[in-house]
Amino acid sequence: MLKLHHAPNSRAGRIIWLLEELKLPYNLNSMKFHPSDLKSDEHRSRHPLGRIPVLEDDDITIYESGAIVEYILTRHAPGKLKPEVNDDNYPQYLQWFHYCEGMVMPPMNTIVVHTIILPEERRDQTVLGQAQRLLSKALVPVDTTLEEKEYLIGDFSGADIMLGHALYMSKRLNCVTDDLSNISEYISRIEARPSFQKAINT
Ligand SMILES: N[C@@H](CCC(=O)N[C@@H](CS)C(=O)NCC(=O)O)C(=O)O
Repeated sequence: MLKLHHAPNSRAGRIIWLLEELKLPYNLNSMKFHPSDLKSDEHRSRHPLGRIPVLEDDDITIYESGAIVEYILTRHAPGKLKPEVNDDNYPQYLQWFHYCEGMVMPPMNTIVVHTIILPEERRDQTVLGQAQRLLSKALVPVDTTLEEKEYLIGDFSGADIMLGHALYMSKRLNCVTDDLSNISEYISRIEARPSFQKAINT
């Protein structure tokens, strides 16, 4: 049975969302989003940096949310939520899937550090401003692609699990401005999915 190591309000929600969409059975190890759990020897034996998500599948342990999504789709749900390699949508699937951790999450991480994590006296407004501008620019092509599509490649796919979750988090950080109306409507569509609700409320 698959086992997911998880903490609330984190990227681990992507994996719950995926497992729920696929109706795959899994066990959950719910941890606190706190060093006492994440940096424990026990959790560092699963992930050397003490991060989440981590997935166990019998004797396999794998981390990195994108790798976990691909692992689950290819090993446990072949043919689902991912176009075939020769499908016209395959390149776009790869692009938006990787745009998440490659382009959206780096500035978002900086924003979280300089608005939430650091004590006020150590927050840097210049660094924060740069990250906010970078994120705003990174969201524009996503908004454009969603102009005529319900989901990133048309049909709902693993790319939505990755980038959709990151966009939802961006909105919660007030980084989705009113001019990005296609993204806002897309986030509403995602929020209407019961599996997404289960993921963000776990
Ligand atoms: N690129 C990694 C990022 C993993 C990561 O940084 N996860 C955060 C939660 S969203 C974490 O574990 N933070 C705890 C910490 O930094 O101590 C992935 O996509 O899985």
